[in-house]
Amino acid sequence: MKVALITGITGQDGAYLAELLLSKGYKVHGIKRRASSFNTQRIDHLYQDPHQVDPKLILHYGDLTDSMGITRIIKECEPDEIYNLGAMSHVKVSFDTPEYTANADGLGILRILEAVRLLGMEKKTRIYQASTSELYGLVQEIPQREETPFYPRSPYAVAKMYGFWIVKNYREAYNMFACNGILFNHESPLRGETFVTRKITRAVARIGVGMESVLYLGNLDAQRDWGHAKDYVEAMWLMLQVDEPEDFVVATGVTTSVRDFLHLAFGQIGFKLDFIGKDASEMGVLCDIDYDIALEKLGKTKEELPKLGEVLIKVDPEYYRPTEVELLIGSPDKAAEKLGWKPKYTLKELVEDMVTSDLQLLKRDICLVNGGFDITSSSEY
Ligand code: NDP
Ligand code: GDR
Repeated sequence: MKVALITGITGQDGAYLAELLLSKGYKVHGIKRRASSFNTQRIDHLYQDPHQVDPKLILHYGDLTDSMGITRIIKECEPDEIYNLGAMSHVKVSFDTPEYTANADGLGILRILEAVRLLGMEKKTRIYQASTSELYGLVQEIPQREETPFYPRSPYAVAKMYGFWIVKNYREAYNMFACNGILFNHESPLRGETFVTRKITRAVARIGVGMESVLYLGNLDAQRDWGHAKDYVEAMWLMLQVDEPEDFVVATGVTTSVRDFLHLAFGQIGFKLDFIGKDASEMGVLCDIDYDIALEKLGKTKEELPKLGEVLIKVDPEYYRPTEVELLIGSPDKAAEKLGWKPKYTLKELVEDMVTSDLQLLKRDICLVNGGFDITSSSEY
């Protein structure tokens, strides 16, 4: 039985990857951070009582900023594969916490590489590093490929740049099986609520049922190559199954603006938007409703829906980044050729999956509200 260790197992990708590896018969160890409240919601369905005989999912307390702890955990579980997914992963927040981000996102992988080397496990353990399309930053070439030069535009991207190169260096210096997945944006119903796609799909549900009236966003012109996280964790696993360690871009090859993502997401509930104004004074106005779709999806009467002409989207420059990444579009050619990887989800299917899930979660929230509980939402970042 293969043994895997996942850092960041409580995050979006960690949850899908744990599910995938368990389905392949792995024993999965995960590192979770101690928090003052529960932070394992995304993997609770995979939980196994540690008192049972030979549990297949085992969680350890740890943190990527703590070398001793990381080394101890690797020594204890002797993994065949390590997936380093743990990171302070929010680009905008990295401008507020640059030093911490450098420590966790940059030095975290160094601690793992050194631990594996010091424990003499470099022949046994294969390592995956969660690198990112944010490395490309300021556009140098379209579509972005493995050879495209990097130009990081945030403390997050600069930290990940160190991670990228230290992986490559340890591979070359010590012949370790360590590789970078340069993953473009990938989303899902498990996406953190403050990333733009999930912020939008949650707002679609809340505005649709009348719990909120306006969604505040930042740069609507940014373009991203969005895929489904379920597809992308497959690529991570494939990268560790080939004979030689290499770095791979994982992307769909299609790019879409935030504004067009809004059209797609509101379209799921039959709402059509018209955008008027420019830059910080741009607004998204409800210009039409397909009532067949809206009434079926939202379970409301016509009178309960927002009125045509109402403003549903406003721009708040607070959400702008000091330096922005305007355009990302990746070439998945190498991953297709050498890993046989191809995304299964289209963007439309991804959006449908996310809006459907957020509508279901909202129905649960509405039951709570009706039961007297206060459900507040945060649209930070
Ligand atoms: P999430 O933000 O959903 O999850 C991040 C995980 O890292 C969480 O489990 C978090 O724990 C954990 N974590 C944060 N800081 C530390 C730390 N100091 N020590 C240990 N664990 C820590 O990210 P995703 O799942 O979306 O992304 C996974 C990885 O892939 C990240 O490294 C991200 O930077 C990278 N990436 C993501 C892309 C995407 O589009 N999703 C694209 C390219 C790269 P907690 O739950 O306690 O906060
Ligand atoms: P990104 O994802 O920065 O690409 O990083 P995010 O969803 O945060 O932003 C995408 C684009 O949308 C614009 N935007 C907004 N973003 C947020 N979060 N909130 C808003 O209100 C908003 N309005 C507009 C942003 O300016 C940006 O251009 C994600 C993370 O998962 C990283 O960890 C990962 O490395 C990269 O994807 C690839």
